[in-house]
Amino acid sequence: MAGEPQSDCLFCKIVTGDIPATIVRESETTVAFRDINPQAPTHVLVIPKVHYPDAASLAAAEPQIAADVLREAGLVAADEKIDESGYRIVLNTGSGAGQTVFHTHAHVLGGRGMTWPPG
Ligand code: DGP
Repeated sequence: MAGEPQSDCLFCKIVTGDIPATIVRESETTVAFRDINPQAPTHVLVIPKVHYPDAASLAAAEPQIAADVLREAGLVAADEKIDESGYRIVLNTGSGAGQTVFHTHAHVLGGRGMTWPPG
């Protein structure tokens, strides 16, 4: 069923605690944890506890939870004190855009200067 945990999903296993992660925030609907391969001094992933492969499918099915992910991303930025200098929220969607884990996740990146366009 849509949103149900998937046995072969890495991030579903982080939600259940079957795979360890450095969790920095948790809400009723989301978990935020440090990226295993950080691309900036602060690099945190915010995920919904429900399983949807990408942000668009999450937003279509569960708009409130999609909003929760963005709210938590902002709270991570405040916790990490990158909100004043500026930070980036990235939602890679599809393998051509660099998505490698098909459970919705927002990257929160900050603590260094950012360039545009992204690579
Ligand atoms: P993306 O390329 O947008 O699908 O990002 C997936 C991110 O997930 C990537 O930056 C690395 C991170 N990642 C992959 N496996 C693990 C893991 O087991 N633990 C943690 N903390 N992060 C992971």
